Amino acid sequence: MRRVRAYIGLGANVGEAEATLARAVRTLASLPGVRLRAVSRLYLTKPVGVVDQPDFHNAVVALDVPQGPDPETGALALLIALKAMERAFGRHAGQRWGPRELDLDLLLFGRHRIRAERPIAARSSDPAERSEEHPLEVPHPAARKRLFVLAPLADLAPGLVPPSWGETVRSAHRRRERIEGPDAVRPIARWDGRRWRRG
Ligand code: PH2
Ligand code: MG
Ligand code: MG
Repeated sequence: MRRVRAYIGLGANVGEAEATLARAVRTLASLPGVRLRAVSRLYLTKPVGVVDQPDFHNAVVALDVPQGPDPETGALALLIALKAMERAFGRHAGQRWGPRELDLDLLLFGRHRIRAERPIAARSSDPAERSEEHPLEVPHPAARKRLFVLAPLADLAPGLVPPSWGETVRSAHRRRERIEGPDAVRPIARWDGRRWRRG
């Protein structure tokens, strides 16, 4: 079976965020056909977009997943699994960019550029994603501008040049760090195979 390296961004700021993200990583690792390849450090991050909400916990994982008959089909199959997980973890309909129990964003799917209409099952409970005008776009269009994505992604793949970026993850991370400042995104723990550990 052909496999693709996918990168998933994880975020939470409602409930026991750290425990939720750890459980989400273990659940991702147990999805059919999926192999967990790497888990970033865990970050405590200032909210972006809607700033009047609790700080987030964020991380990124690398997964090897079946490519499917073609990349678009494979990416949509993965996205449907991610959105089902968000619901299973208790995510409620909410404000765009607002507080969430679990957010799973498909950041990268190998070297593929994808733009596809989302099947209903591939939409989250966000108002923006529920609308038909919100296609799946890979690479994730906001990933390059968000330090809470770039910092954990740079833990796993600093030298990677995502399609259409024209620069490495490391250089995008450094630039964004100068803009957002050192306190916006702070590493707090390392993955030990089962959970994150301090120190
Ligand atoms: N997710 C958002 C909006 N704002 N801010 C941080 N720090 N982390 C997130 O994961 C996040 C956010 C929408 O998905
Ligand atoms: Mg998100
Ligand atoms: Mg999302």
